[in-house]
Amino acid sequence: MTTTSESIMQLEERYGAHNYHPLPVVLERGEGVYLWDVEGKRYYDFLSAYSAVNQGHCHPKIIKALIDQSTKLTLTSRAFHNDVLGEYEKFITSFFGYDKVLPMNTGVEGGETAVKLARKWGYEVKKIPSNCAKIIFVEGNFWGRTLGAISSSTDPSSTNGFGPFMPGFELIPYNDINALKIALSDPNVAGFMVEPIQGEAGVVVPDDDYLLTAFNLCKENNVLFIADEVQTGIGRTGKMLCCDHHGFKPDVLILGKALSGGVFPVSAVLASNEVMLTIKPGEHGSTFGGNPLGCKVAIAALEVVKAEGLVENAELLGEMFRNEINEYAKTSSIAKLVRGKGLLNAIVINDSEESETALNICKLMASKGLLAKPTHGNIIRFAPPLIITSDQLMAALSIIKDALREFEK
Ligand code: IF1
Repeated sequence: MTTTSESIMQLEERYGAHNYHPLPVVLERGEGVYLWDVEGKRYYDFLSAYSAVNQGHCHPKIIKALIDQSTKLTLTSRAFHNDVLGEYEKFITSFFGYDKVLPMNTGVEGGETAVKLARKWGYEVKKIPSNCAKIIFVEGNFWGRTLGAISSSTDPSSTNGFGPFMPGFELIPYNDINALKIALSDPNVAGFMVEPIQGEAGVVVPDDDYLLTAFNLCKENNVLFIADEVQTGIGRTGKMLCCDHHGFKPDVLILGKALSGGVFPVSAVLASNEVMLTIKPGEHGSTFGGNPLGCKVAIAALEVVKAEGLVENAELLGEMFRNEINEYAKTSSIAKLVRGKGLLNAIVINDSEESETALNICKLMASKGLLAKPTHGNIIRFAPPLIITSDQLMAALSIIKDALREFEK
C-alpha cells in the first residue's frame, strides 16, 4: 500500500492519542528553512517547531555531532561520570556567563527545575519559613504541560479537568510593574518567573522598560528573577537572549528547544553557585539529563549560532519582516498589526477571537507552500529558522501577502 498523507493521518487517528489537532500536512524531510511533505510538496517552515529549529532543519554540523557521539556512548545515567558532561558544562556556563548548569531534557523540566531551585534557595538562603515559599507568575504564561506548569496557567485549555493544582503559585498581570511591586512585598516570595516575550499568548512584547524594572524590583526585594527563554532564547529575538535587549542577566536562566537545534531533547537551567548549590546530591535529576549525546549536540548547536551569525541575521531579517508587513497593514482590512523582536513575530488578524480566520489563512498559506500556525485567538506566529536569507524571506513574504489578500474585505 502506498503511503499518502491521508493514509498516515488515518494511522494517527486510529492509534494515537488525540491531544493535538495538527494542520493536515504530513512532513517527511527537512533541510534548512524547507520542509517537504510525503507527496514531495515543499514548504517554507515559519514555525521552526516553536523555535526549536533556529539553526535550520538537519543542520549538518549538529547532525555530525549526533552521529559521531551516537557511535561511541549515548547514555550512562548520572550514577557514573561520562567524558562529555564536564566539557559541556564548562562550555555552556562560559557561553552564557553563569557559575553552574543543571542539565535536563525538555523545557518544562527546565521550568520545574527552576521552581525547585527558587524554593530551595528561598528556604536555605532567604530563610523563608518551611513550605511557605511563593513563586510569582504572570497571566498568559506558558511553560509546559506538567501539573506544576499548568498550576500557574490562566488558559482553561491547559487547566480544565486537571486539578487540584500546586500551592504557592501566585499570578499577576503581565507588563504591570505596580502589580509586581505589590506581589514582591510579601517576604515569602522566592522567585518571579516570566517569559521576556510571551510566545504562546500571541508574541506579546512588554513595554521597553518592564523587564529591567522588574529585574531591579526583584533585586530590591531579594527575589530571584527567573527568565523562561525556552522559546525566546538562542538568537530568536535578535539577541542571544531576549533579556540581552534590556541589559541584565537573569538570576536563573531556562533554555530548551534550539539548545539542540531540534535534533534531540536538551534543556538547561543556569544560575550562580549561591542558587545552584542549594540542591544537594540526590535531590534532583533525570535519567537522560546531561547524557553525552545531548551534550555533544548542544555544543554543536550553540557553536553554529555564533559561527553563522544567526543572532545578527535574526535582528536584520526580523526588521525586514516587520517593515514589509507594517507597509501591507497600512491598507489592509485583515492584517491589523505585526509585533515581535528578531524573527519571533506575529500578525494580529482583524477578526473576532473565536473566528477561524487566522486558521483559514494558515491553511491557505500551506496550500501556497508556507507553514505557520495561529497561537491564541486570531494571532498568527511567524518564526522561521534564523538561517533564512533575505531572498527566502522575500519569497515567503509574497506568499503571506498573497494569502492575506484573499481575505481582504
Ligand atoms: C506543545 C505552545 C509554544 C515554551 C516556553 C517552556 C516550554 C515551552 C516559553 C516547555 C513549550 C511548546 C510546547 C508545545 C508547543 C509549544 C508552544 F504552543 F505549547 F505554547 F512554543 F508556544 N517555556 N512550548 O514555549 O517546553 O516541555 O515543550 O520542551 O506543548 O505542543 P517543552
